Amino acid sequence: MVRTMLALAIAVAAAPLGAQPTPASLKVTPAAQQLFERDWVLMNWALKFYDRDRDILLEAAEAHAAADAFRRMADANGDGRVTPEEYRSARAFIVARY
Ligand SMILES: [Ca+2]
Ligand SMILES: [Ca+2]
Repeated sequence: MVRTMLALAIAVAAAPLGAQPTPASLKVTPAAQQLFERDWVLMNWALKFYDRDRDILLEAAEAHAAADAFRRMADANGDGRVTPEEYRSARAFIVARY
């Protein structure tokens, strides 16, 4: 019973955030979450600015927003892709700044 209530509360809490994911974002999301799961610097940064419900977890929508922001920050030459070099600079920027 308690468990059911909790699940329900979580579902309700998540609902307002639920900007309906487009098929495209559904594809991007696992990669977005992996990006943060394999780099704690990025994860800390993402949680600080994009963990909108403050549960210390990066849900799909949050990871997607954070990955978008990181891509914009890291893509120094604006070609829409983040090279390993751009990734390293952006990571160093985050370490120094945040
Ligand atoms: Ca969260
Ligand atoms: Ca680039």
